[in-house]
Amino acid sequence: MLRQRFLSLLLAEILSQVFISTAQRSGFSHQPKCMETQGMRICHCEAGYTITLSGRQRKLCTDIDECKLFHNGQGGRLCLHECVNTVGGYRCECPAGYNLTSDGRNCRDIDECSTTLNNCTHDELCINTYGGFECVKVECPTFPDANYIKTSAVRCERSPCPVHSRSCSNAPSSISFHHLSLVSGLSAPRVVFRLSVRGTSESLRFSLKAGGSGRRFFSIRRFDPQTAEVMLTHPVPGPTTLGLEIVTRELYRGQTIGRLLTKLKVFVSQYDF
Ligand SMILES: [Ca+2]
Repeated sequence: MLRQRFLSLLLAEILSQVFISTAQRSGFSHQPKCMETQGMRICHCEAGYTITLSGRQRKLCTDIDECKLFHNGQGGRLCLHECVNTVGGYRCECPAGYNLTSDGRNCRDIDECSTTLNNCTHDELCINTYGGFECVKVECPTFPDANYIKTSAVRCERSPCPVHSRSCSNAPSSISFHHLSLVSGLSAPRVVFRLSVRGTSESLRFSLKAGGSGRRFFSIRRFDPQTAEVMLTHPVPGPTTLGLEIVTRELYRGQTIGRLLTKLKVFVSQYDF
């Protein structure tokens, strides 16, 4: 009986030594610094460790897993994206397309378009997005009986219409292209785009064309006689790309005398940052 008890104690001691040496090797735990003061033994651990008891009341300094413990503290998320527990501390990591900010916790989008990190060709526009970038080729659309000429990187103008061609004169006199980058789940409502039409004295009516993939997330409202605001009405879950078309009608004595088309492409990121 005594022999059995001795053997089990020996086994416990061996196991505790194995545990300590394994933990010490990994660095996630080690023996505390202890001192005797007035007959009391006081032990302490460095910052990032907590004192724990292992087998046979042996004290150990064990690494604190900050990622688990402080994941969602009062100051918000410990790391904006991923938290990696390390020996005596932690570090935050960001997904591809982002850099860690100087506070070590947040992620900032890399602007590939202002650097050589993009591979867009000379006839493409580089659009910076949250977590990436897009190479966009703007091409003038075709309308029945109407021809368009590209007058800038983001604009097409209608060529003069044949006499009495109603379908041509009903086609937009100009088409402009805009690109917008949003983070996933951006809170709503908020103004995300403002469209100003200058150089016309006619009264203007702004509307969103039905059927665009972004139609159910956005609405439009007048800001002043020549300006419209596009409102985000519902958060958009990313990643996704949405299309939206704004039709501006020029009115004279209640009659539509001209149309302008604004094509808006919205790039929504994968993450909410
Ligand atoms: Ca980017």
